[in-house]
Order: sequence, then C-alpha cells, then structure tokens
Amino acid sequence: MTAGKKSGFVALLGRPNVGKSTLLNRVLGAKVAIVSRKPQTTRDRIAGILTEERGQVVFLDSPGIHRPRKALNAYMVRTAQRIAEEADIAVHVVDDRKAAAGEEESLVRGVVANLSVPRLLVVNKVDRMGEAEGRRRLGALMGGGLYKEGFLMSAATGKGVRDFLDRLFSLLPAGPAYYPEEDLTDLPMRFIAKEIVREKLFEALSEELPYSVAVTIEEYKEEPGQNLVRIRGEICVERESQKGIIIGRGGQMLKKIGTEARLELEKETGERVYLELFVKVERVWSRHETMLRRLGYV
Ligand SMILES: Nc1nc2c(ncn2[C@@H]2O[C@H](COP(=O)(O)OP(=O)(O)OP(=O)(O)O)[C@@H](O)[C@H]2O)c(=O)[nH]1
Ligand SMILES: [Mg+2]
Repeated sequence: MTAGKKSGFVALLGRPNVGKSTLLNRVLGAKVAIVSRKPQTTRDRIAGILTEERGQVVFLDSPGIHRPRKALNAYMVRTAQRIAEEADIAVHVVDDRKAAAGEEESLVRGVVANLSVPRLLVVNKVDRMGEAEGRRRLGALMGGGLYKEGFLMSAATGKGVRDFLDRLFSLLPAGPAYYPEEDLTDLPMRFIAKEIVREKLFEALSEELPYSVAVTIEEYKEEPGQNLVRIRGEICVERESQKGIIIGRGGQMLKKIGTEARLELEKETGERVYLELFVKVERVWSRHETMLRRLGYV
C-alpha cells in the first residue's frame, strides 16, 4: 500500500515578502495561501498538501520572520518558530532584495540554524534578478555551510520548481500519507473565507492600514439545496478614521472589497456566495493578547 512512498512536512521559512506563499501555491498548482505585494501578509500556519504517485509532501507556509513590535507580530513570529520545529525538512527562502535584509535574514538564520533536520536554501525571484546574479547570491549564501543544498528558482514563473520537488521527494523519509489524497489543505472554508477578505483588503488599502486590519467570519452557512453560501464577515480596525477609509465614499471601497472577495469565494466553493461585510473599531487590538485571541490569533 505505502511501500516505497515518501512523506513528510516541509516548512517554508523566511523573512516577509520573499515569496513563501507564492511558492506554496506554485508547488500545489492551486491557490491555498493569500499573496500580496506588502510584507507580513501571512499570519498563520498554512498547510498545503501535495500528493503524487511517489508520496505526499505537506508544505507549511509560515508568517515572515521579523523583529516583532506588537503582540500580533510576536504571534506571527512564534507561529513561524513552531512551524520550523514541526518540519522534517526546513526550507529557508530568500529573494533578491538587499535593502534592510541583514537583520531580518540573520533572525531567520538563527531559527533555521537551531534545527536538526535537513536545511535547504531557496533563492527566489530569479526572473527579476537574472541567472548570473542568482548564481552569485546562491554561491555566497551556500558558503556558510548551513544548508545541505541550494536552489535557484522563480515561484512566479515556476522555473526551478520541478527540480526542487524532485530533491524534496528524495530527501524525505519513507512513510504513509498523512491526509486523504484529494485534500489540498487542512484549513476549513471558514478560515479560507477570512483570508480571501484579508487579501482583498491588503490589495485595496495603502501603506500601514492592512496591519491594523483583522477579519473574523461571524457566520458561514450553507443553504442546503440552494447552491448558496451565506457569509457574514467582520472587519476589525483600530481607529474611526480607518473605518472611514475602508468604507470609502458612499460605501464604494467596502463594496469593491466585498465584490472581489465574493467572486473568489464563488470560485473556491463552486457555489453562489452571499457575502456581507461589516467594519468595527476595536482600539489597538493588534497590541493586546486578549483581543488577538478573540480575533482568532491564538
Ligand atoms: N518577480 C517575482 N515576484 C515574486 C516571486 N515570488 C513572489 N513574488 C512576489 O513577491 C511578493 C510577495 O510574495 P508572497 O508570496 O506574498 O511573499 P511571502 O514570503 O509569503 O510574504 P509574507 O506572507 O508577508 O511573509 C508578491 O508581490 C509576489 O507576487 C518571483 O519568483 N518573482
Ligand atoms: Mg505569505
């Protein structure tokens, strides 16, 4: 039954914005994690399950590791740390940016260096930096002896991803599948709904505002026989002025966010979606452990 098959957990670790979630979606060939141009998009453990003839890899996308200044950020970094400890193989993803990379990269290296499992390096975004610069960077980072193997890749175009997967399968131990083979993730639809709304907020809002936003799904109800899902979400912000921005003039902004989220949710569920979004103010929630827990960051 499982003879000769491989399985295991592969953690994708790195500083914010290097392309961990893009890589997760790329290896799965489906969108499981939300992605944005802004750093600190992912806040939780996102498992993506890849089942092939040769076995099953559970990829664990993680929040970008950074120096936390608020309770929310401490939660994110704690989550990344836990994911690292859960892994059979740890993958440190870096990209092409030099600016301000030093400190955060050394935080990530600190986490990775403490692990006793095989450590791999991925230099991502080779489409942007070019092959020569990518090779140079890969060579420099491999020099330290921290990583077993290094890979040059573009999560955006898929270049290098097949080779990376082949190596993962050969490095993983023999073992049975952890999840049913048709599963893409272990996340409930309710969680995915929250993430989709959050992604549309990240895309639509400028500057710092996305970092003051949390989304909770207050209701997720499938109407039997009607091919319809009713979803009620609450967008939590920290100040009245932020609430005003999200609602927008004449409610235009909230409407746009709601429409984009609804269209994607309809694609995900294969059903019609009735999505209602409300905005409420919860003063400085991102700094308070109790509020974080109430918003689902536990
Ligand atoms: N050019 C290029 N852009 C990429 C590539 N991979 C990711 N990106 C872009 O980089 C940005 C960040 O990607 P994410 O996948 O959200 O990065 P992340 O590491 O998950 O970020 P956090 O969740 O904030 O830690 C997005 O705008 C992506 O489209 C790549 O291979 N090439
Ligand atoms: Mg991410």
